[in-house]
Amino acid sequence: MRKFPNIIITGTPGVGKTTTATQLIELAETESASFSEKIPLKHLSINKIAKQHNFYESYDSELQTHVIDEEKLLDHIEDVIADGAGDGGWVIDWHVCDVFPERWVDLVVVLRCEDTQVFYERLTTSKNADGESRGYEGKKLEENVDAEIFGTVAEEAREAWPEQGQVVELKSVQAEDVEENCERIWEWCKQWVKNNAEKQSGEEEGDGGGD
Ligand code: DAT
Repeated sequence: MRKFPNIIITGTPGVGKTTTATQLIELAETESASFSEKIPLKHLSINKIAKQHNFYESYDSELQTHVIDEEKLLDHIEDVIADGAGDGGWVIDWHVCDVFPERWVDLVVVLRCEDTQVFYERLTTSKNADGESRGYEGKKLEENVDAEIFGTVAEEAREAWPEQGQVVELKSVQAEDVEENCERIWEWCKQWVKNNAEKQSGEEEGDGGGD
């Protein structure tokens, strides 16, 4: 059983997944110093992994995007993330969430940018994690703006994790939202670790209690 929770930070490209994952991990590092136990969160950027290992199946020229070979991707990350594969603490950062087995993940955070103007500007002018300009246009821009308006990723997340409370939608319009979201996720992490430790010690006591 994992000691630390696995979290997915998902949402339409441009909602702030990488920004949030990075800040959350920084916060965990700083705050762990004053918390009785360190919670070592680690970033799992699926886009980076797919690029690094060339887990691409094809290229969709209309949407100007690589189609990822999900089987290869899951095979690759299974060793580090699946049940029994270490202590957990992964912060998975990807716009797709419903390909991961339900039991690999403890919390699904769907970031939402409800201000369409702000979102549009992010997709057209902002830079991605590699410092490349996003410069979305045409069908790619239209599809992503529509997906954000209709909450497509949130719907996929709720279908994949139907259990109450596993999926949370958080607003990501301004920089202060990122800060607030990271604080909330961090509080949740601490609580999870505490509950989990209690559960495990309860189970151990239960194991030894029989005659
Ligand atoms: P994603 O990983 O979801 O594709 P990102 O973290 O790369 O998104 O962010 C895209 C751009 O938007 C980047 O320039 C940072 C900015 N941004 C994201 N969320 C933000 C927020 N809540 N407030 C201000 N800027 C934000």
